[in-house]
Amino acid sequence: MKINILTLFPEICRAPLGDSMMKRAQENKIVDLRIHNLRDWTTGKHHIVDDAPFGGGQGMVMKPEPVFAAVDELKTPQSKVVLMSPAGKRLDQTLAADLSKESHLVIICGHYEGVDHRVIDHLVDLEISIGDYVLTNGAVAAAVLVDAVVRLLPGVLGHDQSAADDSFSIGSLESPHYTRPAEFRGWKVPDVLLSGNHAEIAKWRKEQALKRTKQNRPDLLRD
Ligand code: JCQ
Repeated sequence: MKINILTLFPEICRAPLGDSMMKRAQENKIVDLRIHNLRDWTTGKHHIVDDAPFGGGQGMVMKPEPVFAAVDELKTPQSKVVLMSPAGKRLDQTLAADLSKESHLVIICGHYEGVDHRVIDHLVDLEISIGDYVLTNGAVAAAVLVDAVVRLLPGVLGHDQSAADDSFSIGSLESPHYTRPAEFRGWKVPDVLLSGNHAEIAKWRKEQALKRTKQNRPDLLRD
């Protein structure tokens, strides 16, 4: 999969995406990730990327010209053009899995009050939000999206940490995990996990997963 990220703050998405998973995916040619500075597509000596909103109001709006110039240069007929925006469709595991089947993503990071709406109407295929809160910087949201998508590409995760039984891919949260020591500050690991009885362990995990889901995410159970 090829991924181009367009942002005014390339260093902000470079750090979280420079970790071992992304490095391995890039070294193994599973993903070709390129992070670009939108300012490289500005013209004129002041490299202006934003301007005041028509009709008045607070804040600045990203100008359309650099965004169109960059995407027009990077996209092919196979590309999916995504805009990170709090007004977008909410990212979940299903959307991440759908996007992991694409061959090319061009991800535009919104900043300031937003982008000129002609970008959304005539350039963007899909607006994506990573949650119901506002960030100062779409680059943070893009890093989250890329991480969620890339780890689903075949060959990125090892067999021992496959994405198949993640929380959210199974409709409820995961059961609690424990590791050594078997007793820590007087708190013991549940006996059943040390029992070696795999049927009992599976049953316990299912019960605990349901209990945690009821407590933390009842919305996942209502349907
Ligand atoms: C993404 N959840 C929050 C901020 C406007 C495109 O317009 C805007 C983009 C941003 C940055 O992204 C987010 C976000 N998902 O804040 C304001």
